[in-house]
Amino acid sequence: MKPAILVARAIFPDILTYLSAHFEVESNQDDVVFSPEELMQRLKGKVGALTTSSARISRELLQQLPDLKMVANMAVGYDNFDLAAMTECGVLASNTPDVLNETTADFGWALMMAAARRITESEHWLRDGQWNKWRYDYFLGADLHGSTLGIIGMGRIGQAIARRSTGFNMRVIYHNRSRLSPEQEAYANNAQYASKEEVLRQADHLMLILPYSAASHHTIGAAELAMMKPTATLINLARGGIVDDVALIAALRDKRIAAAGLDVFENEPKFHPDFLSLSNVVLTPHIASASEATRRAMAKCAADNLIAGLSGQTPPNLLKLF
Ligand code: 8YV
Repeated sequence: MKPAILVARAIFPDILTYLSAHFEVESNQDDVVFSPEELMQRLKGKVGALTTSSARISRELLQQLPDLKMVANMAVGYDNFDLAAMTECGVLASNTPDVLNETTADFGWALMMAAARRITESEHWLRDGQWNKWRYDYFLGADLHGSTLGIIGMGRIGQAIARRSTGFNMRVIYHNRSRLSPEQEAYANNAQYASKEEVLRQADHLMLILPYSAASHHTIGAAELAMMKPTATLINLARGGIVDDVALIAALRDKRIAAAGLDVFENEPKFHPDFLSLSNVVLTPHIASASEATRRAMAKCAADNLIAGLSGQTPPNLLKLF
């Protein structure tokens, strides 16, 4: 008998076949996310699981699952894991770092450019049949070239975003838990380390790509938004919860900042309905890593971690408590 695992979200069929060589696989090939209760029921008797960031692996869940040995997240972020509880319960955890850096950085730029140059807003206008008039000041946006890019969270994705700014002749300032090495700063378009407040004050375009935790909850709230330039754009590629969405809605509505591009939301897949009434925000449904090649690489990476961890080896991307 092969060990039983659950693949909790739909995944590429060939990755399921790959996993089936090692495990008895139960999978969710629907586009519906399991409720916490259903996740718990389905995990009963399973030794492993492949999940995404929507599956909360909590202490309460683990206490009811004595057979569980490992959960592999198909995501670099793992704020859905209670890592302390997993460690105490002897449940291995892994994520999928690096394979999504470049694709996520590409998407950060797409959102930044769309927000700064009002691409979705102007497309809606065109689709609405309103292009029978013209004024010199229709859809004036903010330049990217020659501007200052502020990045909060200068990990591997942040550095890949900064790297891309060389072609736009941008200055990069960043804030991070720790300062990068001189080599990393050079790689990231000679990014300059600054306090969070300085980044907020100086950025023409602000990119948020830091991990979510209790400590980073509402890194951007009303006070931080008030420090930003009224012409600035804000891009959140990281997690909902990094930004106080209610404060952001107020700032966008009052034009205290110019625009935002959001791929993540507090309480997603639900999101604050007031975003829909704002024209100066570009909204996407958490798709920054969604290129064919990258989602495949993430799925394969998660599968390989699970195979290693459940066969007594150290998973290549084992997560540890610091
Ligand atoms: C995933 C992500 O698409 O890697 C992450 O942390 O948020 C995204 O790349 C999402 O979590 C689904 O796995």
